[in-house]
Amino acid sequence: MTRRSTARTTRRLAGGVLLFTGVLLTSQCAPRSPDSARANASDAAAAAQKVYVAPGDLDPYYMFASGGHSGQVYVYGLPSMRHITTIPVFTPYPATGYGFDDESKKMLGNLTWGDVHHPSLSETNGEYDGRWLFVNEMNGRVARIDLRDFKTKQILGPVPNVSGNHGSAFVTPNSEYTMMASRFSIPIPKGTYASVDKYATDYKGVVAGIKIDPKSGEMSVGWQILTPPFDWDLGDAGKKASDGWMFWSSYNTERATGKLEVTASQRDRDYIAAVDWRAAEKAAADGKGTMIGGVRVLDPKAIPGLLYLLPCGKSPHGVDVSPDGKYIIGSGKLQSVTVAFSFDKIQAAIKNKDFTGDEDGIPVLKYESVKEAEVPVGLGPLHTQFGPDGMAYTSLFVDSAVASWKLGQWQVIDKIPVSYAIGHLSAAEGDTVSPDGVFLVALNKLSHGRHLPVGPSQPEASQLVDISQEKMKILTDAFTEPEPHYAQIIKADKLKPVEVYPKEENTHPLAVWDVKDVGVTRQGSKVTVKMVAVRSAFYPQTFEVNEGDTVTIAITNIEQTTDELHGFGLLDYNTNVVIDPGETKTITFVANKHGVFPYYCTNFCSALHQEMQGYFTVKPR
Ligand code: RUQ
Ligand code: CUA
Repeated sequence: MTRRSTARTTRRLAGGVLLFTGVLLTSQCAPRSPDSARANASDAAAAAQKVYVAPGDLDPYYMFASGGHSGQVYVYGLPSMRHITTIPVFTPYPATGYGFDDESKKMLGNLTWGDVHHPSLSETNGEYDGRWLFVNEMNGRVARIDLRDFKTKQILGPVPNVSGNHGSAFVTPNSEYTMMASRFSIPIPKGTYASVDKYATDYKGVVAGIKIDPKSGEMSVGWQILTPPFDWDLGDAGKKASDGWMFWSSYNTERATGKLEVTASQRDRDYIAAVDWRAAEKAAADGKGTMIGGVRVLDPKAIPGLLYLLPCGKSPHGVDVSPDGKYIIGSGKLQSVTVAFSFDKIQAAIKNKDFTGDEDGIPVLKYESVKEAEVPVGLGPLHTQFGPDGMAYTSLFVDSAVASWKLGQWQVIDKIPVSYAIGHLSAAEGDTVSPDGVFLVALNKLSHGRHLPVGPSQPEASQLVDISQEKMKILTDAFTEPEPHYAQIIKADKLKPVEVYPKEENTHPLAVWDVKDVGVTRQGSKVTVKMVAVRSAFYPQTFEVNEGDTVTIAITNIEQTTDELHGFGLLDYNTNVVIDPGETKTITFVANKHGVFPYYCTNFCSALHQEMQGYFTVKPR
C-alpha cells in the first residue's frame, strides 16, 4: 500500500467509517514483518495469476450485471473482470444509437430511464441455456435481451396494476415465466385515487406471472394475484423439488405509512410468500378471478391454494432457493442468522393446515413447522448464492462480509470481509440446479476510494472472490457505474453470438443492398430516403427535402465483415444511430429547420472514415 492511500484510509477512518475499522486496522495499519510482507507478495502474485487472462485469450465466463438506475446492463468477462460491453435497455445510449432510431424509440416509449435490478438468464431444465436475458425495472417493465446479438428485443410494460416492479425478473426453470411483484402498493387499477390514509384497506399489492413464448421469447402478461398492501421485495423460482412454486420476500406487513424505518419495523416477523404458480396458471385458464386494468387478477381468498405466507425475520430482503429446490433461504436483514425453510415441511404444513392465522384470508404457516435450520452467518444477511456440494454463500451488509456455509450442516465454514457494504453476490452459474463454484463476485455498494479519486460521485465496487477452496480469497477489485444490484454469471461456451447479420436474414422493407438502388422518394410531404453505408461513404452523399417534410431515412450497412460498424450522426437534428454489419435502421423526423446539415460516420471504420460524410439540405418554405 502506498503512503498516500494509507493516509487516505486513516483520514476516512477518523471521519467515522466505523463499520469496517476492525478489518482495516488489522489488515492495513498493523506494522508488517519482512516475513509477512513476503507472504503477502506471493499471495498477491497467486491472486494475480488467477485473474490474469493473457492478451488474445478469452475469459471462461460472462457476467451480466444490472446497471441499476443507469437503465443498462453491463457485460464483464470473468475472471479478468474486464468490462466488455454495455447493453442499453431502458435508457437511450448514443454509443450504439439506441433510443434514436425508430425501432428502439418505439420500444422505449415515453420513458427514458429505468432502474434495472435483477438480470435473469433463460433456463432449460434449471440450467442457463444462453438464449435470452430478462431484466426488470422499477417502472413496471421487463425487457428481453437476445443473447444471439446482445440486443434488447422487447420491453413489456408498464404492466397494469404492478407498481415498483422490484420482485422481478426471476425466470422459472424452463423459462415458462418471468415474474413481477409490486414494491409499492397502490389502489388498482393504476389511476385510481385513494388518500394515503386508506393505505391499509384500499391499497393493493400484486404478484404476477409474465408468460414467455418458448420459441420466440416474446413476453405477454399472464395472471396476477392480489395481495394485501405489503411491499414485495425479492423473489426466486422454485426448482427441482419445488418446481412450480415461486417465492417472494416482503416488508411492511404492518401495512404502515409514514416513516417506514420505524412504522414498518413494529412486528418481529414479516413474510415470504409461497405461490403455487401452476395453480395460478390453471385458475387463470379456467377463467377465474376478475379483469382489473385489462389483466386477469386472482384473489387468493376466493381461490384457496394459490398463496401461503411463511413467517420470516423482520424485513427480509433476498429469498433464494437451493439448487436441489429443497430449501428456501431468507432472513430478516437485521438478524444475525439466515433461515432455511424446508419445502417438504411447507407442503406438510399446508396439508395439515398447520396455520397460525391469516392475512386477508391468506393462510400463515407456523414458523416452527416450516423452519429447517437457522444458520448463524453474521449480521445483516441479504442474499444467498450457491456452489456445488451444498455450498452456500450469504452476503452480510452490516458485517460487510461474505459467509460460506453448507446446506444440511447449517454451520458457517468461512467468512471473508469485503470492501465495502455488500448487497448482492453472484456465483458462477449460481442460480442453476448445478452451480460451478470457482468464482463469486461481491457486488458492494460502496467503493470508498479504493480507486483513483473521481470526485464525490464514486463508482460501486465489485470484488472477485475465489471460492474454489474452503478458505475464500479476494482476488481483485473492479468498479462499475451505478448500480449493480444483481448479476448472473454464465459459462462463456453457452453463448454463440453472431458477428454480422447475414444478408439473407435482413427482411427490412426499406433495406437496399446495392448503391444503384438507393434514392429519395416522395409521397406528398413524406420523404423516404433509402441509404447505404459502406466503407467509406454514404449513398446518397447528399439529399434534399422541403422544410416541414416528414423524413424517414433507412440506412443499410451492407458490410458482411466483423466489426465494420457505421454511424450516422446528423448535426443539429439530435440524431445518431449506429448500424451493425447487415443491419437496417430507420430514423423518422420532421425537417423543421431549414439550412444545410452535415451528416457523418460516427463510428471509426476505416482509414478514410473521416471522409465518410454528406449533406442534408432543407429548402425554406
Ligand atoms: S436488491 S442490493 Cu434489487 Cu438486493 Cu439492490
Ligand atoms: Cu463508417 Cu466511420
